Amino acid sequence: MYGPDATFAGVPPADLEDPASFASAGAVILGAPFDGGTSYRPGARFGPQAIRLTDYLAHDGMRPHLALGVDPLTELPVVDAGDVKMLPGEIETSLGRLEQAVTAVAQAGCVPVVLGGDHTITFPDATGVARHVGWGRLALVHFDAHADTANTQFGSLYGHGTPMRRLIESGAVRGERFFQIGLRGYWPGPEVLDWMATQGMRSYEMAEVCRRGLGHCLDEVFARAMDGCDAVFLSVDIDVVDPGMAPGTGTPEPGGLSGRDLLDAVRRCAMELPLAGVDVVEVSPPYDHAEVTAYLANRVVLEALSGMAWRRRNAGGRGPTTATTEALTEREPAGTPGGPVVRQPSAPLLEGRGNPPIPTSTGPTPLGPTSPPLGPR
Ligand SMILES: [Mn+2]
Repeated sequence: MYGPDATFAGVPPADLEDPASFASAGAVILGAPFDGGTSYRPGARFGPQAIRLTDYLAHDGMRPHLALGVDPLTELPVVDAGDVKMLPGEIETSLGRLEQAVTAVAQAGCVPVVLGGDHTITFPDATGVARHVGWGRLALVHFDAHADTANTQFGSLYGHGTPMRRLIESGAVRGERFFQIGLRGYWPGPEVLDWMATQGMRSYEMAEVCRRGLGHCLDEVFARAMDGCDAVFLSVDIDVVDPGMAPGTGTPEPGGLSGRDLLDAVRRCAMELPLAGVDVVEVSPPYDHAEVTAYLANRVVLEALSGMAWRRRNAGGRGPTTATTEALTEREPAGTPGGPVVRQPSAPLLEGRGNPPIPTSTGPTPLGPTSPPLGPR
Protein backbone atom coordinates (compact mmCIF):
# COMPACT_ATOMS: atom_id res chain seq x y z
CA MET A 1 0.00 0.00 0.00
CA TYR A 2 2.96 2.33 0.71
CA GLY A 3 6.13 2.49 -1.36
CA PRO A 4 7.35 0.05 -4.02
CA ASP A 5 5.24 -2.98 -4.85
CA ALA A 6 7.82 -5.63 -3.85
CA THR A 7 7.20 -9.15 -2.59
CA PHE A 8 8.86 -10.74 0.45
CA ALA A 9 12.33 -11.93 -0.64
CA GLY A 10 11.15 -11.91 -4.24
CA VAL A 11 8.63 -14.76 -3.94
CA PRO A 12 5.96 -14.88 -6.68
CA PRO A 13 3.07 -12.45 -6.23
CA ALA A 14 -0.46 -13.69 -5.61
CA ASP A 15 -3.84 -12.00 -5.85
CA LEU A 16 -6.49 -12.45 -3.16
CA GLU A 17 -9.16 -11.91 -5.82
CA ASP A 18 -7.80 -14.91 -7.71
CA PRO A 19 -7.73 -17.96 -5.39
CA ALA A 20 -5.90 -20.01 -8.04
CA SER A 21 -2.89 -17.73 -7.59
CA PHE A 22 -2.25 -19.07 -4.08
CA ALA A 23 -4.12 -22.40 -4.02
CA SER A 24 -0.94 -24.50 -4.20
CA ALA A 25 1.07 -22.35 -1.75
CA GLY A 26 1.94 -23.56 1.73
CA ALA A 27 2.16 -20.04 3.13
CA VAL A 28 0.85 -16.68 1.92
CA ILE A 29 2.42 -13.38 2.98
CA LEU A 30 -0.04 -10.55 3.66
CA GLY A 31 0.82 -6.97 4.61
CA ALA A 32 -1.26 -5.14 7.21
CA PRO A 33 -0.05 -1.52 6.97
CA PHE A 34 -1.98 -0.21 9.96
CA ASP A 35 -0.91 1.84 12.98
CA GLY A 36 -4.25 3.40 13.93
CA GLY A 37 -4.26 1.33 17.11
CA THR A 38 -0.99 2.55 18.58
CA SER A 39 -1.09 4.21 22.00
CA TYR A 40 2.25 6.02 21.70
CA ARG A 41 4.62 6.19 18.71
CA PRO A 42 3.02 5.43 15.31
CA GLY A 43 4.88 4.28 12.18
CA ALA A 44 4.04 0.57 12.09
CA ARG A 45 2.05 1.19 8.89
CA PHE A 46 5.47 1.15 7.21
CA GLY A 47 6.33 -2.20 8.79
CA PRO A 48 5.25 -4.48 5.90
CA GLN A 49 7.31 -2.49 3.42
CA ALA A 50 10.40 -2.55 5.67
CA ILE A 51 10.10 -6.26 6.48
CA ARG A 52 9.77 -7.12 2.79
CA LEU A 53 12.57 -4.89 1.52
CA THR A 54 15.23 -5.00 4.23
CA ASP A 55 17.75 -7.55 3.05
CA TYR A 56 21.32 -7.68 1.75
CA LEU A 57 20.50 -10.80 -0.31
CA ALA A 58 18.99 -10.77 -3.79
CA HIS A 59 15.21 -10.80 -4.04
CA ASP A 60 15.40 -14.07 -5.95
CA GLY A 61 12.72 -16.06 -4.13
CA MET A 62 15.27 -18.39 -2.54
CA ARG A 63 16.47 -18.61 1.07
CA PRO A 64 18.27 -21.91 1.79
CA HIS A 65 18.36 -22.17 5.58
CA LEU A 66 21.82 -23.18 6.84
CA ALA A 67 20.79 -24.85 10.09
CA LEU A 68 17.66 -26.62 8.87
CA GLY A 69 18.75 -27.55 5.33
CA VAL A 70 15.46 -26.43 3.79
CA ASP A 71 14.50 -23.62 1.43
CA PRO A 72 11.08 -22.64 2.73
CA LEU A 73 10.31 -20.21 -0.08
CA THR A 74 10.50 -22.89 -2.75
CA GLU A 75 9.53 -25.92 -0.65
CA LEU A 76 6.35 -24.73 1.03
CA PRO A 77 6.14 -22.76 -1.38
CA VAL A 78 5.56 -19.14 -0.34
CA VAL A 79 3.73 -16.42 -2.30
CA ASP A 80 3.00 -12.78 -1.39
CA ALA A 81 -0.53 -11.40 -1.80
CA GLY A 82 0.53 -7.82 -1.06
CA ASP A 83 -1.04 -5.41 1.39
CA VAL A 84 -4.62 -5.42 2.58
CA LYS A 85 -6.02 -1.90 2.17
CA MET A 86 -6.24 -0.54 5.70
CA LEU A 87 -7.33 3.07 5.94
CA PRO A 88 -5.92 5.39 8.58
CA GLY A 89 -8.75 6.39 10.91
CA GLU A 90 -11.15 3.65 9.82
CA ILE A 91 -10.29 0.99 12.31
CA GLU A 92 -13.30 -1.33 12.09
CA THR A 93 -13.42 -1.29 8.29
CA SER A 94 -9.69 -1.98 8.19
CA LEU A 95 -9.84 -4.86 10.67
CA GLY A 96 -12.81 -6.33 8.82
CA ARG A 97 -10.93 -6.34 5.54
CA LEU A 98 -7.93 -7.99 7.13
CA GLU A 99 -10.07 -10.69 8.75
CA GLN A 100 -11.67 -11.42 5.39
CA ALA A 101 -8.26 -11.72 3.70
CA VAL A 102 -6.83 -14.00 6.41
CA THR A 103 -9.94 -16.19 6.38
CA ALA A 104 -9.71 -16.60 2.60
CA VAL A 105 -6.07 -17.67 2.83
CA ALA A 106 -6.69 -20.09 5.72
CA GLN A 107 -9.70 -21.64 4.01
CA ALA A 108 -7.57 -22.30 0.93
CA GLY A 109 -5.44 -24.53 3.17
CA CYS A 110 -2.51 -22.06 3.32
CA VAL A 111 -0.82 -20.57 6.37
CA PRO A 112 -1.32 -16.78 6.42
CA VAL A 113 1.84 -14.92 7.50
CA VAL A 114 0.83 -11.35 8.26
CA LEU A 115 3.36 -8.50 8.36
CA GLY A 116 2.15 -5.74 10.70
CA GLY A 117 1.13 -3.20 11.45
CA ASP A 118 0.50 -2.58 15.11
CA HIS A 119 -0.73 -5.37 17.37
CA THR A 120 -4.42 -4.48 16.90
CA ILE A 121 -4.26 -6.73 13.84
CA THR A 122 -3.88 -9.96 15.81
CA PHE A 123 -7.59 -9.80 16.63
CA PRO A 124 -8.63 -10.18 12.95
CA ASP A 125 -5.61 -12.40 12.16
CA ALA A 126 -6.32 -15.09 14.77
CA THR A 127 -10.09 -14.72 14.29
CA GLY A 128 -9.74 -15.45 10.58
CA VAL A 129 -7.62 -18.53 11.27
CA ALA A 130 -9.99 -19.75 14.00
CA ARG A 131 -12.87 -19.55 11.51
CA HIS A 132 -11.02 -22.19 9.50
CA VAL A 133 -9.39 -24.33 12.25
CA GLY A 134 -12.38 -24.24 14.58
CA TRP A 135 -13.69 -21.77 17.16
CA GLY A 136 -11.75 -22.36 20.38
CA ARG A 137 -9.63 -25.06 18.71
CA LEU A 138 -6.73 -22.67 18.03
CA ALA A 139 -4.00 -22.20 20.67
CA LEU A 140 -2.10 -18.92 20.70
CA VAL A 141 1.60 -18.44 21.43
CA HIS A 142 2.33 -14.74 21.94
CA PHE A 143 5.79 -13.15 22.25
CA ASP A 144 5.52 -9.62 23.62
CA ALA A 145 6.74 -7.19 26.26
CA HIS A 146 3.08 -6.32 26.88
CA ALA A 147 0.05 -8.46 27.67
CA ASP A 148 -2.31 -6.56 25.29
CA THR A 149 -5.28 -7.67 27.40
CA ALA A 150 -6.81 -4.30 28.34
CA ASN A 151 -10.59 -4.06 28.14
CA THR A 152 -10.50 -0.72 26.33
CA GLN A 153 -7.85 1.67 25.07
CA PHE A 154 -8.68 5.40 25.26
CA GLY A 155 -12.29 4.17 25.53
CA SER A 156 -12.14 2.06 22.36
CA LEU A 157 -12.53 -1.71 22.14
CA TYR A 158 -9.93 -1.78 19.37
CA GLY A 159 -6.30 -0.78 19.74
CA HIS A 160 -2.93 -2.47 20.17
CA GLY A 161 -3.52 -2.87 23.91
CA THR A 162 -6.74 -4.91 23.62
CA PRO A 163 -6.56 -7.65 20.92
CA MET A 164 -5.86 -10.56 23.25
CA ARG A 165 -8.89 -9.69 25.40
CA ARG A 166 -11.12 -9.54 22.28
CA LEU A 167 -9.88 -12.96 21.10
CA ILE A 168 -10.62 -14.63 24.42
CA GLU A 169 -13.98 -12.87 24.86
CA SER A 170 -15.17 -13.97 21.43
CA GLY A 171 -14.13 -17.55 22.15
CA ALA A 172 -11.91 -17.71 19.05
CA VAL A 173 -9.07 -18.61 21.42
CA ARG A 174 -9.62 -20.06 24.89
CA GLY A 175 -7.80 -18.35 27.75
CA GLU A 176 -6.30 -21.61 29.00
CA ARG A 177 -4.65 -22.17 25.62
CA PHE A 178 -3.21 -18.67 25.47
CA PHE A 179 0.53 -18.48 26.19
CA GLN A 180 2.44 -15.22 26.56
CA ILE A 181 6.24 -15.01 26.71
CA GLY A 182 8.48 -12.04 27.53
CA LEU A 183 6.16 -9.74 29.49
CA ARG A 184 7.83 -7.04 31.62
CA GLY A 185 7.64 -3.45 32.71
CA TYR A 186 4.85 -1.52 34.39
CA TRP A 187 1.62 -2.49 32.69
CA PRO A 188 -1.08 -3.82 33.13
CA GLY A 189 -2.32 -3.26 36.67
CA PRO A 190 -3.88 -5.71 39.13
CA GLU A 191 -7.41 -5.57 37.69
CA VAL A 192 -6.29 -6.73 34.25
CA LEU A 193 -3.96 -9.35 35.76
CA ASP A 194 -6.92 -10.71 37.75
CA TRP A 195 -8.95 -10.97 34.56
CA MET A 196 -6.10 -12.81 32.81
CA ALA A 197 -5.78 -15.27 35.70
CA THR A 198 -9.53 -15.91 35.64
CA GLN A 199 -9.28 -16.84 31.97
CA GLY A 200 -6.56 -19.38 32.71
CA MET A 201 -3.92 -17.59 30.65
CA ARG A 202 -0.27 -18.56 31.14
CA SER A 203 2.00 -15.51 31.04
CA TYR A 204 5.77 -15.77 31.43
CA GLU A 205 7.26 -12.55 32.78
CA MET A 206 10.92 -11.95 31.86
CA ALA A 207 12.19 -12.68 35.38
CA GLU A 208 10.64 -16.15 35.19
CA VAL A 209 12.01 -16.64 31.67
CA CYS A 210 15.51 -15.72 32.87
CA ARG A 211 15.37 -17.82 36.02
CA ARG A 212 13.98 -20.99 34.40
CA GLY A 213 15.40 -20.53 30.91
CA LEU A 214 13.49 -19.73 27.72
CA GLY A 215 13.88 -23.30 26.44
CA HIS A 216 12.31 -24.75 29.56
CA CYS A 217 9.38 -22.32 29.37
CA LEU A 218 8.85 -23.26 25.71
CA ASP A 219 8.88 -26.98 26.59
CA GLU A 220 6.10 -26.28 29.07
CA VAL A 221 4.06 -24.32 26.50
CA PHE A 222 4.53 -27.00 23.83
CA ALA A 223 3.41 -29.73 26.23
CA ARG A 224 0.07 -27.99 26.81
CA ALA A 225 -0.66 -26.10 23.59
CA MET A 226 -2.22 -28.95 21.62
CA ASP A 227 -4.38 -30.30 24.45
CA GLY A 228 -7.88 -29.87 23.01
CA CYS A 229 -6.63 -27.75 20.12
CA ASP A 230 -5.96 -28.57 16.47
CA ALA A 231 -3.48 -25.86 15.51
CA VAL A 232 -1.52 -22.88 16.82
CA PHE A 233 -1.37 -19.21 15.93
CA LEU A 234 2.02 -17.56 16.53
CA SER A 235 2.01 -13.82 17.21
CA VAL A 236 5.38 -12.06 17.51
CA ASP A 237 5.54 -8.49 18.75
CA ILE A 238 9.07 -7.36 17.92
CA ASP A 239 9.16 -5.39 21.19
CA VAL A 240 9.62 -8.69 23.04
CA VAL A 241 13.27 -8.18 22.07
CA ASP A 242 15.31 -5.67 24.03
CA PRO A 243 15.12 -2.16 22.51
CA GLY A 244 18.90 -2.31 22.16
CA MET A 245 18.41 -5.00 19.50
CA ALA A 246 15.00 -3.83 18.25
CA PRO A 247 14.80 -0.05 18.65
CA GLY A 248 12.34 0.53 15.80
CA THR A 249 9.10 -0.03 17.66
CA GLY A 250 6.33 2.05 19.16
CA THR A 251 6.35 1.14 22.85
CA PRO A 252 9.91 0.01 23.71
CA GLU A 253 10.37 -1.71 27.07
CA PRO A 254 13.97 -2.30 28.24
CA GLY A 255 15.14 -5.69 29.47
CA GLY A 256 13.86 -8.05 26.75
CA LEU A 257 14.99 -11.17 24.94
CA SER A 258 17.98 -11.08 22.60
CA GLY A 259 17.49 -11.30 18.86
CA ARG A 260 19.11 -14.74 18.98
CA ASP A 261 16.65 -15.88 21.69
CA LEU A 262 13.68 -14.84 19.59
CA LEU A 263 14.92 -16.42 16.36
CA ASP A 264 15.58 -19.74 18.11
CA ALA A 265 12.22 -19.64 19.88
CA VAL A 266 10.27 -18.87 16.71
CA ARG A 267 12.11 -21.62 14.86
CA ARG A 268 11.24 -24.10 17.60
CA CYS A 269 7.58 -23.06 17.59
CA ALA A 270 7.38 -23.73 13.84
CA MET A 271 9.28 -27.04 14.09
CA GLU A 272 7.39 -28.44 17.06
CA LEU A 273 3.86 -27.06 16.68
CA PRO A 274 1.39 -27.22 13.78
CA LEU A 275 1.23 -23.50 12.97
CA ALA A 276 -1.91 -22.38 11.14
CA GLY A 277 -1.17 -18.65 11.19
CA VAL A 278 1.62 -16.21 12.03
CA ASP A 279 1.94 -12.47 12.47
CA VAL A 280 4.97 -10.28 13.10
CA VAL A 281 3.99 -6.85 14.38
CA GLU A 282 5.03 -3.48 15.79
CA VAL A 283 8.01 -2.78 13.52
CA SER A 284 8.06 1.02 13.24
CA PRO A 285 10.72 2.01 10.66
CA PRO A 286 10.74 5.75 11.49
CA TYR A 287 12.17 4.84 14.91
CA ASP A 288 14.61 2.23 13.59
CA HIS A 289 18.38 2.66 13.34
CA ALA A 290 20.48 1.06 10.60
CA GLU A 291 17.44 -1.17 9.84
CA VAL A 292 18.28 -3.26 12.91
CA THR A 293 14.64 -3.99 13.73
CA ALA A 294 13.54 -4.53 10.14
CA TYR A 295 16.35 -7.07 9.64
CA LEU A 296 15.31 -8.93 12.77
CA ALA A 297 11.66 -9.02 11.71
CA ASN A 298 12.61 -10.24 8.23
CA ARG A 299 14.53 -13.09 9.86
CA VAL A 300 11.72 -13.86 12.30
CA VAL A 301 9.48 -14.43 9.26
CA LEU A 302 12.14 -16.63 7.65
CA GLU A 303 12.64 -18.69 10.83
CA ALA A 304 8.90 -19.32 11.05
CA LEU A 305 8.71 -20.34 7.38
CA SER A 306 11.85 -22.48 7.64
CA GLY A 307 10.60 -24.28 10.73
CA MET A 308 7.33 -25.05 8.93
CA ALA A 309 9.20 -26.38 5.89
CA TRP A 310 11.42 -28.52 8.13
CA ARG A 311 8.40 -29.90 9.95
CA ARG A 312 6.73 -30.77 6.67
CA ARG A 313 9.88 -32.45 5.35
CA ASN A 314 10.33 -34.34 8.61
CA ALA A 315 6.79 -35.66 8.38
CA GLY A 316 7.70 -36.98 4.92
CA GLY A 317 4.65 -35.35 3.44
CA ARG A 318 2.36 -37.26 5.77
CA GLY A 319 0.90 -34.13 7.34
CA PRO A 320 1.64 -32.38 10.61
CA THR A 321 2.91 -34.29 13.62
CA THR A 322 2.90 -33.19 17.23
CA ALA A 323 6.20 -34.77 18.22
CA THR A 324 8.78 -32.62 19.98
CA THR A 325 12.15 -31.88 18.43
CA GLU A 326 13.76 -34.13 21.03
CA ALA A 327 11.60 -37.08 20.04
CA LEU A 328 12.17 -36.30 16.39
CA THR A 329 15.93 -36.18 16.95
CA GLU A 330 15.88 -39.72 18.31
CA ARG A 331 14.49 -40.96 15.02
CA GLU A 332 17.71 -41.67 13.07
CA PRO A 333 17.89 -41.36 10.15
CA ALA A 334 15.14 -38.76 10.40
CA GLY A 335 12.16 -38.60 8.09
CA THR A 336 10.45 -41.25 6.05
CA PRO A 337 12.74 -44.00 4.68
CA GLY A 338 13.58 -42.95 1.14
CA GLY A 339 12.24 -39.47 1.87
CA PRO A 340 14.17 -36.21 1.75
CA VAL A 341 17.12 -35.67 4.10
CA VAL A 342 16.15 -33.99 7.35
CA ARG A 343 18.89 -31.94 9.00
CA GLN A 344 19.08 -31.53 12.75
CA PRO A 345 19.83 -27.85 13.39
CA SER A 346 22.65 -28.44 15.88
CA ALA A 347 24.51 -31.03 13.76
CA PRO A 348 27.92 -29.91 12.38
CA LEU A 349 27.15 -27.80 9.32
CA LEU A 350 29.10 -29.80 6.72
CA GLU A 351 28.35 -33.26 8.10
CA GLY A 352 27.40 -35.84 5.48
CA ARG A 353 28.70 -33.77 2.54
CA GLY A 354 31.75 -35.92 1.77
CA ASN A 355 34.13 -33.80 3.83
CA PRO A 356 37.40 -35.65 4.61
CA PRO A 357 37.92 -36.96 8.13
CA ILE A 358 39.75 -34.58 10.49
CA PRO A 359 43.49 -35.57 10.35
CA THR A 360 44.88 -37.04 13.56
CA SER A 361 48.59 -36.78 12.57
CA THR A 362 50.92 -35.13 15.07
CA GLY A 363 53.60 -34.10 12.52
CA PRO A 364 55.42 -30.76 12.61
CA THR A 365 53.17 -27.73 12.43
CA PRO A 366 54.01 -25.28 9.65
CA LEU A 367 54.54 -22.32 11.96
CA GLY A 368 55.75 -24.11 15.13
CA PRO A 369 58.77 -23.08 17.19
CA THR A 370 61.11 -24.93 14.75
CA SER A 371 59.93 -22.96 11.72
CA PRO A 372 62.53 -20.68 10.14
CA PRO A 373 62.45 -17.05 11.32
CA LEU A 374 60.40 -14.66 9.23
CA GLY A 375 63.45 -12.52 8.44
CA PRO A 376 64.91 -9.32 9.78
CA ARG A 377 62.53 -7.30 11.94
MN1 LIG B 1 1.85 -6.28 21.53
